[in-house]
Amino acid sequence: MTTEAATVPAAARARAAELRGVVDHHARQYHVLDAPEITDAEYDRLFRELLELETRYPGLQTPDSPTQRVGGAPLESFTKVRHRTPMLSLNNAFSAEEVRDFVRRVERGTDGAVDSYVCELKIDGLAMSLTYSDGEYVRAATRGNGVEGEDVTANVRTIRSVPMKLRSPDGPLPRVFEVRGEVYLPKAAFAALNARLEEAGKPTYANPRNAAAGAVRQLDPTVTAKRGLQTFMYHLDPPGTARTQDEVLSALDTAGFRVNPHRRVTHSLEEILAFLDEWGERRHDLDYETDGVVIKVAALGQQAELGTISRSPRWAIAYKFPPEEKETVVLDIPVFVGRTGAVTPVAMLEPVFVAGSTVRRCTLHNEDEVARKDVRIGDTVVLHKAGDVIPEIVRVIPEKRPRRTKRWAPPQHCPACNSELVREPGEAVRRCLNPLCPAQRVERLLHFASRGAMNIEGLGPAVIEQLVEHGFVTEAADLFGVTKEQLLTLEGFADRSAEKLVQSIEQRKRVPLPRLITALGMRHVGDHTAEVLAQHFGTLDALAAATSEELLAVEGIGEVVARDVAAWLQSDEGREVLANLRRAGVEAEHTERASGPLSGQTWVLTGTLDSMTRPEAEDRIRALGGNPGSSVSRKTHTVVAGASPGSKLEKARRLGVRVLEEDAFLAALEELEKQR
Ligand code: 1X8
Repeated sequence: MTTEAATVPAAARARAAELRGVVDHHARQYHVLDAPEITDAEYDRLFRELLELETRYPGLQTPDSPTQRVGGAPLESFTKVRHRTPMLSLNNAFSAEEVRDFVRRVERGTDGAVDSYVCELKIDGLAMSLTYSDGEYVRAATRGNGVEGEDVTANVRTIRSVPMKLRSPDGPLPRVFEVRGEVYLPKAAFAALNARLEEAGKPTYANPRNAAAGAVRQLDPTVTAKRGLQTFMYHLDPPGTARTQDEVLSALDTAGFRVNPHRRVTHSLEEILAFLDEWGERRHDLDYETDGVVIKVAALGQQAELGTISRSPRWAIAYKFPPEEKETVVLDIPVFVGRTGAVTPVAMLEPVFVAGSTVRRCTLHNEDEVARKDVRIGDTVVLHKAGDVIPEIVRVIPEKRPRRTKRWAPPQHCPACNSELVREPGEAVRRCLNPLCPAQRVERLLHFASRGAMNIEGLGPAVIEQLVEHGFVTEAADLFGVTKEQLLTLEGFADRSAEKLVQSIEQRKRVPLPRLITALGMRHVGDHTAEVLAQHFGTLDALAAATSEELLAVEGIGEVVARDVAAWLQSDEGREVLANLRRAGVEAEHTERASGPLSGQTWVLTGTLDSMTRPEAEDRIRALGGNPGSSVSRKTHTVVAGASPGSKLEKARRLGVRVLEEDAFLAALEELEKQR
């Protein structure tokens, strides 16, 4: 045993431990949360790497390794609920032929001729069932297995387009009903979410559907609320006085639900096919994903007559748009140096129009990915957009490969500063470690000036590149010394524009502290972490003096972040950046921290409260000087448990954290508020 353990190299041991964590995380994302963050192939690669390490060094095998387990644990946190009637799944059609067969089957299965079909866009979201009683929202459930779903009432309550009270409560809708539809993430919200995740160094979502699933199944509704989910409703059960599907949609619309406007009542196969053709083109103009068209027999009486067969209605079909794939040629594979020095291979492409926009380049993520797909310069490749948004090379077409190509190999030296690129064991990326590298410098400055950080208007890539090239700017603080005369020597500046930029830089000398912290560009510190640090330390000087232990003691800061932030703050470069900013006159605006009886305490809410909304509860905690937290740890002072609390309550009990139920919480708030 000991000899075995002793022969395991430290790097292998560290990598195995890391892989166990990573594989566990992704297994849970996939099996439990329906929200995979990486492709199946990437997951398999990680899993196999772990398996190989454990096979090579049996001393590394642990009983809790994901290689020793099959499947994932069920999500324990949401209560199960039964749907009034099962939520059906639709049969698919992939061609006009199959749609024609559907129409034929329908006409054979009904007595009279079917005179109308309703065509609706198929939304690539998450099916959801909402229950209303006497005009009020009472419950939301995911589709689950169709018979039983999960109670996500609190999370769905945060979606603005879900009405809490109906506009016409005594309209034609039944007293108690379920309305069904899709919850989805608009493309813009998806892009913004991924940008935030990327900035924070976290894995991004592959497509809006996964991102929507992730948002709906957050244990913390406040997180759901921030994601910007939307809805389209299309089904009513029981249907009340509606006699056709188009009447159902109108009734839902009138009652205040969000109903997709792009629908059409059609009367023949030709009209149906025309709708499919039209939306096959137009779908890319929408701000959400649609992956097809649902065609339904309009008359509810005829729907009942046709019935269902093995959980799919005979009266509807989902036509799926062919996925848009285009061929193009890889012109070059340069690498891009990011602000942390990480080097990313990028495919420069023969421009090609796919899924709504022209694509000229696409990331290849890292060198392993290039090797796996064996993408070479000169190759013809199949391109699509993952989730219709992010361009991705699907595969190479080997028959079209020119002769005498070589496998792509990562450069050994930084394209910007020529220093050696280093790939640390266990890292997927190669990095330029030269802190003076001009490419990193430009990227750091771009980040500093960006919208999410200092937000300096007019300071984009073209200007920053020139400022660095001319030697006017090497680091952030230098931006505040840039003069109008210097700007006038650059391309694209005239008197007025130069003056304006100098002014807009000057105006950003005072910014809120979280922005300034974000702007520093420390690894792992995105806007959320910056907010947490600003809240806790109050000033930049206090943060700059923090040790790694002090950082670790902050609610919401883990080991990795604490270590990296401390390392940055204590490094010579970090200290110099801060000193120079101070000298340049950059200051954080004072962030008010309420002080009060709860100062220094973190209170975490779980479940729903009857007497107030979660934001109201958080405001009251804040007003007393407390910090409303989002996750439970030993540092949590109190957990407030409302109705149907989640796993946070269990965790609090396990860690011995004080738990207050709603009554006791209210009493405590009132008592403390009186004392003020
Ligand atoms: C799924 C969907 C339906 C509709 C739109 N989007 C979907 N993803 C619709 O009917 N407008 S119906 C449906 C189903 O029954 N499984």
